[in-house]
Amino acid sequence: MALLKLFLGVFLLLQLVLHVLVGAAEPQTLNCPIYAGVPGVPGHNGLPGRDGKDGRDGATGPKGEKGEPGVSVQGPPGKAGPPGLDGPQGERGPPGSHGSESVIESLKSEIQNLKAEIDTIEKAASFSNFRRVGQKYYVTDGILGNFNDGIKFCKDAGGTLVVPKTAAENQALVRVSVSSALSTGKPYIGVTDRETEGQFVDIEGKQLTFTNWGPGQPDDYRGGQDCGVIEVSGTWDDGNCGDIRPIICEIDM
Ligand SMILES: [Ca+2]
Repeated sequence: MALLKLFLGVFLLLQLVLHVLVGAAEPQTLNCPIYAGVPGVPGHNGLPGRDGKDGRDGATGPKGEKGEPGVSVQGPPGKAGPPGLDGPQGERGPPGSHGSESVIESLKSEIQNLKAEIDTIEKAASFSNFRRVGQKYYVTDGILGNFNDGIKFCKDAGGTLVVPKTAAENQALVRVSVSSALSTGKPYIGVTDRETEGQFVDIEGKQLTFTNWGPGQPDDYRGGQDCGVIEVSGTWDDGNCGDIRPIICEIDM
């Protein structure tokens, strides 16, 4: 009850204060009834608030459509790579054709020829003086003898009494004769007309294909010259078959 009295007392006091304040502003009649006021117009909206914090990540979206293919332009060539390793050894090839057999036969023939040539060279080299001309050697040890001695000596040496068959061979014979200091002795050559006077043949009776008789020769001087000799000039003469003269042989390849 006391509280209610206090509340009413405060209310009356507030009415009195308000009345004094209003009455000071403008003169009013103290006896006018008091009416409730009309509601005011709503105020304007305030300024927007500050941005809130970032929200959490959303769920993964659906897969996008496939893109367009890129432009096909070839790029520049790259650098050369390092060399590769050696490959494995290949398989053995098939046997060769018969060509290899012919090659072997050819080689055998070549070897036989070489052996024969070496044999000839060894024979020639066994003489103190020898010279090759074409496919033969002219050789001499400087021995002396008659015509028949010469035939035998040369045969035993594996050759024959020398008979030049070309101008070149004739010249080679002169060189051997001169270098052996035999030229002044007029070495024998293997031609004779002992069988038929005036018809000179080689020691096997075959016709001569080359001669180099000197002027007026063969002359069968005094009827006793049936065997050929060679001068230092290279020309041929006929002499006595029993005369002792240098012997020069030829050894064919
Ligand atoms: Ca003569």
